[in-house]
Amino acid sequence: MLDTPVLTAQDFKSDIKPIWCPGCGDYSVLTALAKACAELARPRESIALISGIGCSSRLPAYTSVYGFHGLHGRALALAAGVKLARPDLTVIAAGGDGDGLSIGGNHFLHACRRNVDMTYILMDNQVYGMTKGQASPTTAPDWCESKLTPEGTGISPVAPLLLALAAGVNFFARGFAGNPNDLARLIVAGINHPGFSIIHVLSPCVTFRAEQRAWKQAVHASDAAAPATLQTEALTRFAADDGFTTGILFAGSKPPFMPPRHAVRTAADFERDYEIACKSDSPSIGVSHLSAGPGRRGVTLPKSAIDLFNNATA
Ligand SMILES: Cc1ncc(C[n+]2csc(CCOP(=O)(O)OP(=O)(O)O)c2C)c(N)n1
Ligand code: SF4
Ligand SMILES: [Mg+2]
Repeated sequence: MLDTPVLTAQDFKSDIKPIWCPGCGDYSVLTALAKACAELARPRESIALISGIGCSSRLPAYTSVYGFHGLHGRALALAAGVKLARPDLTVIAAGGDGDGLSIGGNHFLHACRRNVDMTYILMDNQVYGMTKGQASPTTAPDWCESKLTPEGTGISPVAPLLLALAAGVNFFARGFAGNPNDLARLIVAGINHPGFSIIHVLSPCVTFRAEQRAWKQAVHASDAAAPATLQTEALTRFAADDGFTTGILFAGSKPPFMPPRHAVRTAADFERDYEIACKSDSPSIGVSHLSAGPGRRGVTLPKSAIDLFNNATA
C-alpha cells in the first residue's frame, strides 16, 4: 500500500515568487490559505482555486493546487461551474473588493442566495490596487487620494457582511491579514461548513492606502459567545458593526444547492438534442421554421423548443 504523504503548508505554495508590493496584506492571505490546506489534509489535486483579476486575484499562481485565473469579476460564476461539474472537489474562489463587489457584484448576490458548497476569500483593501489606486465599492466616501475622485466619491460604501446576509449567505467570517493563524482557522471553518461561505479578509494595500497599516489597532475579535445562526439575528447584531469585528460572525444551516446530476447523458445525447433541422435550403438566411427529424444541418431540438419557436415566428 502506498503511503499518502503528509503535506505541509509550504507544499501548498508554488515556486512562483509573488510580485505583490513588500508589506502587502495578500502575502499573509497566501500563508493562511496554505496553512488551511495543510490542516485540511486534502490532496492538492482535490482543491481548485479560482480567481478574477486584481492584485489579490494573483493568488492561484502562488499555490500548488489547481488554479484558474479568470476574468475580472467572474470568479464566483467560474467557481460555481467547477463545483457543479466536479462536486468531489474543494472549490475556493478568491479576489478583491473591486472584483467581487463592483464588476462581480451581481455574481456575489446570486452566489449568496444560490448556496453552492464553495468558499470565497474576499480580500478587501478598499481600493482598486492593480489599476493604481481608484476608489472601490468599499471605499469611504471622503477618501480623496485618487485623482479620479479628488473630493471623495460621496457614495456610501458597501458593507460586505450586511450585503451578504441580505442576499442569504450561509456562512460569513471576517479575518485580518495581519493575523494569518486566525485567518487559517477561519478558512478551514468556512471550507468545512456546508454551502457558500465567505471569508472577508481585511488585507491592507500598503501602496495606495498606507493608512491601512493602522488596521492592526482597529481590528477586534467578536465578543459574542457564538456566531449568529439566524439571518435576522445577524442583521440586528451587525447593523452598526464598525467593519473590524473578526471571527465567525454568521453560521447558517441552509442546505447546499446541488442540481440533479446529468451524468447519465452522453455527449451523443446532447448532440442529438441540439440538432437543428432547417427547412430552408439557404444556409445564409435565418431559421424561419424548425421541425423535428434530421435536417440539412443535422440538428434536432427537443419538441417543446420547436413548438415554442414555431409559435413565436408564425
Ligand atoms: C472587464 C475589465 N474591466 C476592468 C479591468 C481593469 N481592472 C483590473 S484589476 C481591477 C480592479 C482590481 O481591484 P480589486 O478587485 O479590489 O483587487 P486588488 O487589486 O485591490 O487586489 C480593474 C478595474 C479589467 N481587467 N477587466
Ligand atoms: S498595489 Fe496594493 S494590493 Fe496591489 S500588491 Fe501593492 S500593496 Fe498589494
Ligand atoms: Mg481591492
